[in-house]
Amino acid sequence: MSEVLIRREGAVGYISLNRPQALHALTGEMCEGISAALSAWRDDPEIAAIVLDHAEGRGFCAGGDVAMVRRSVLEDGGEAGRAFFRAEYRMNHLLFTYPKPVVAFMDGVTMGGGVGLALPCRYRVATENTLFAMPEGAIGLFPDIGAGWYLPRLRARIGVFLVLTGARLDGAECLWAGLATHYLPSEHVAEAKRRMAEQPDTIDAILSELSVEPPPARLARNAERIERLFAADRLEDILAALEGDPSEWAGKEWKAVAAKCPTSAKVALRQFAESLNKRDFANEMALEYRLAARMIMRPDFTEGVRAVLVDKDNAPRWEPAQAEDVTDAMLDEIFAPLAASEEWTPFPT
Ligand code: QUE
Repeated sequence: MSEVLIRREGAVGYISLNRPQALHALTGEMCEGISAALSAWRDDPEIAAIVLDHAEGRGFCAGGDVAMVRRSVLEDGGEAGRAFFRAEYRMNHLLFTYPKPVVAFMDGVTMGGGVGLALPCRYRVATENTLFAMPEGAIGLFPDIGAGWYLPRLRARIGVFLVLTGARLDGAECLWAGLATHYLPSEHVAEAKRRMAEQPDTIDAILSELSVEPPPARLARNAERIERLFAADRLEDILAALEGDPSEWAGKEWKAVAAKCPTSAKVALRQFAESLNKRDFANEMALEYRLAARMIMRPDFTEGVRAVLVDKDNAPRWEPAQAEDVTDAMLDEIFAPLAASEEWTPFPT
């Protein structure tokens, strides 16, 4: 059975993730299959819109095949891992620049690679099942898939908060933050898809009609203190701000930030500061590919995947373990350009 199901219904092209045993986490072949379908439909006059969803069981997409990337680092010097990120980021860029409307149904877990599929889409549907997170700091990676483009542009330092804490947002919070464009009860999802196949030129109206008022977003209540306590661009300053705040909330978030890989956190903060100045999504993906190529070869990545996905002891030993021991010189090496022949490029047009 194919890990991506491609089919057409009326004037709508369907791309359905189908790797239920891994919560539809993306493999390189899945990324290539998605890109091939998108490319074929781009110039097909009979396709007016695309739907991106998951096939069976729980959805939507738990991330990327980081267990494979870890094996690649241990066995082939990371070659297969880099090939995976190259393919994934090309797919992200193709979606970002895609001329036809794409509707992503984030009806379930939407983490890492799943976020990279959903955020470039014109319509991003959250439901009561949506669980959204950027958890890369837990495995010694960094927020990739274009996160440096989308997240620093969110209001009130929400993006910095998301990547440093690994916080999980529900569907109502995604709508509040602008990560989702619509909130539908999951029981309306089939109806929405059926109507889109009949009238793909009225997607706006279909989604509006089937939308409901979500429950209050918890995140809205914390926005003021997130903006204040996550304001700094230095990890040490954010940790100190959280530590200096008397609220129970700040204590809990301090623990979350302090447990993550300090190098991942510092890479994310520098990436977000630099990416705000970028005018071109391709430049962002080229930067993220450099970071990916460097970060997967650091011991924190193999250790983080071991702790979270292999042994599942959730007790990674980071090196360095303390924020102040991650130096600017170390970051300079991670951010340095690759050899010209190794740099990421989008699909040729
Ligand atoms: C950070 C990540 C991932 C993660 C957990 C993290 C990630 C990923 C998965 C995942 C989850 C369930 C599966 C699976 C993979 O978890 O990228 O195959 O069944 O894919 O803390 O980046």
